[in-house]
Amino acid sequence: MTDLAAVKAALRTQAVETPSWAYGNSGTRFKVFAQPGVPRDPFEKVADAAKVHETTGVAPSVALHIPWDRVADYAALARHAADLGLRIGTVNSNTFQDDDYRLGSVCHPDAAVRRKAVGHLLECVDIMDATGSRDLKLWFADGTNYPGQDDVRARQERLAEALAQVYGRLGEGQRMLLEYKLFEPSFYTTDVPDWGTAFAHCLRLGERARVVVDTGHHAPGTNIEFIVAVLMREGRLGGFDFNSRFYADDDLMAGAADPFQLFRIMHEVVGAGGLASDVAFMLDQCHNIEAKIPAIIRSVMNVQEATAKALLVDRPALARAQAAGDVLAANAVLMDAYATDVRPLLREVREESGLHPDPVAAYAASGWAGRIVAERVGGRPAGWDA
Ligand code: PSV
Ligand code: MN
Ligand code: MN
Repeated sequence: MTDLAAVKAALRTQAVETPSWAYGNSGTRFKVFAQPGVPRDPFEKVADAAKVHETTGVAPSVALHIPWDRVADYAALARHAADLGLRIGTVNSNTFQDDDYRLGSVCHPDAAVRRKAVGHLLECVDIMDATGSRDLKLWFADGTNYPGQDDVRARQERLAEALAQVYGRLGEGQRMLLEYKLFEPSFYTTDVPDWGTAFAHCLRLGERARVVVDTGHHAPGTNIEFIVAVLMREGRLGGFDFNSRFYADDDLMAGAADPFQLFRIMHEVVGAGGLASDVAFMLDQCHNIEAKIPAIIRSVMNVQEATAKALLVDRPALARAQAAGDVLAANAVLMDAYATDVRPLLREVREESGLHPDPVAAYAASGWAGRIVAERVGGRPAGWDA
C-alpha cells in the first residue's frame, strides 16, 4: 500500500533545473530556426526560466553557460533571478568554441592552450562565487580523430592536472560535476568518454567531485539506470542532464523518446534515496522547431511523471517478490507503477500548492508568449554562439 501523502510531499520537494541555452535560439548543425521573442541577453533568459518555475512550481534554478551568459555584473544577474523567485544554478563551462581548441582544451598538447582553458574554468568558479552557485559542470569536447594523433595517456595526465587545479580552487560547499560523452566532436578517442573515466578522475580529486549522467551521451542500448545505481552506491552521482535521444546527442525533450527509460532511471534514484539527496536534476536540451518555453515546461512535467511513477512502486511487495525469486511478480510490481496514470495525482499536487493544475495551459493563459514577441525587438537574440 503506497502512502499517497508521502508521495505528494516528495513530489513537492523535487527541483528540476532548466538550462539558459534552451531559451535562446539553438538547433542543429544544419539550421537554427530563429523564433521571435527569444531572449536577447541572460537577464531575459532568466525571466523565461522564471515563467517555467511560476507555472510548474518545481524549477527554481537556471543553469548558466559561460561565455554565452557573460554579463558585466553577475551579482546583479543573481539579484534579478532572486527578484523573480529563482536562483542561479549550475555554471557550465565552454572550452570548445575557440580556434585555440582545435586539438583540445585542458588536454591540448600545448601548455599555453591548457593554461587558457584552465583560466576559463577558474573564471567559472569566480562566477559561482558571485552568483551563489553550488555546482561547476564540466563537459570537454577534447579528444582525437585519428589513431596516433596524440598520446592517450598523456592526455589523461593533462586532464587530471587541470581538474586538480580547478578542484583546489572550489570554495567550501561548491562541487565539480564531470560530464562524460561517448563521442562527438571527436570520433576516435574522447578524453572523458564514459562514466568509468569520469568516476576515476572524481575519485582522485575528492568527495566533491561527482559524475554527471547526460542521458543522450551513451551508446544505443546502454543500461543507464545501472550506471545510476552504481554511481549512487558510491556517492558519486552529481546529477543528470536529462534530455531525449533517438540516435545520438539529440537534446530533445526529456521523457519524449523513451519515458520508460526515464522511469527506470528514477526508480533507481528513488530506491537509493536520491530525491532527498544532493543529486541535481537538470535539463540539457535545445528546442529548434518547437516553442521553447512550453517545451521546457513539458519536459519538467515529464520528469515529474516519471518520478511520480517511481514513487508509486510498491517497494515492500517488490522486495518480497525479489526475495522469493518470483521474477514475474517482481516485474509486475514495477510495470504496475509504470502503467499508472499519474497525471491526476500531479494535478492535485499542483492545486494543493496553489498552482494551476495544467502548467502548459497556465503558461498559455499568462500572455507571456505574446508579450515577449512584442517587447523583445531589436538587439541580437541570444543563442549558441552569442
Ligand atoms: C555537448 O554534448 C553538450 O550537449 C553537453 O551535454 C553539455 O552538457 C552541453 O553541451 C552544454 O555545454
Ligand atoms: Mn549535457
Ligand atoms: Mn550533450
